[in-house]
Amino acid sequence: CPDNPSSLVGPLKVDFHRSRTWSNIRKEVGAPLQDGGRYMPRDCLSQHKVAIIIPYRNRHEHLKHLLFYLHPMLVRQQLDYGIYVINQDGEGVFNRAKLMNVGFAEAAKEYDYECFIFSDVDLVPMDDRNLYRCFEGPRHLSVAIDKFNFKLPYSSYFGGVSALTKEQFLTINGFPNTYWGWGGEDDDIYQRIIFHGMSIFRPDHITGKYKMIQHQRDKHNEVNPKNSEKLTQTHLSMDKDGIKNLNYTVKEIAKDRLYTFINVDIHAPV
Ligand code: BGN
Repeated sequence: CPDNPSSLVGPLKVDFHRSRTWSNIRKEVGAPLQDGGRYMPRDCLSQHKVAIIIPYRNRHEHLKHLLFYLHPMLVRQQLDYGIYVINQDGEGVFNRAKLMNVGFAEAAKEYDYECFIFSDVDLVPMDDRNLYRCFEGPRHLSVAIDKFNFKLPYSSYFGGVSALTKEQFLTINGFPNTYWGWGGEDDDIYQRIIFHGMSIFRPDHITGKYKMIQHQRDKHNEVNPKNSEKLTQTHLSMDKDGIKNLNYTVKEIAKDRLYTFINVDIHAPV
């Protein structure tokens, strides 16, 4: 397929007020997909094998909105892609970064993905020129979120949606497994990247617009004050704590038309 997909439309109308049903979404955007939320263009060979990894628990409404907008955009971008929803089993403390590590490991077992997009479930891109593919360095995609007035909240912000090649991800030993609860894991990832001598790529602030689905703070994902302490130790911990020592138990893998659902016990403290 060409470097620049020709069917992109630019700014997207994103509206969360409409309530959506799974069967409607499957009808509206499911046609070109194969089970597990898989797609590849028919008329040309895609240059990008991309796994979309979404850490998840109890956010059905958000997932519906995200997939409704994301699938058509990824199809227009002519990607060879699959969407993986990584559900944290049980009610233990949430761990976003560890779930992303699990997503990387499980998706890599299924297919020869070269590029991994790590996405929060509540962030919907507002412009399809924001390419869900990988670049020469790790890429931060969600640079202009409405909640932060379409600006970076701070210059080293790496939260929301990001893209790393398999090689970039392995170079930083993946993401930390030890950030339980809210906050800091994205800052740890940023530091891993910098400490390994890479720099961060970003789209401009028009292309990189996102709409966040508003919500209350989740249960079992309170701000963890220990996380800011951990952040001072990234340079010491990063080569020990990551994809190399990842452990977890897959409890179920289910293929929906719109996504692959992986339910996983990540041995959370209770
Ligand atoms: C930061 C959080 C990030 C979060 C952004 C935006 C921490 C580390 C302790 C200083 N960092 O403050 O994780 O993505 O806010 O909400 O909490």
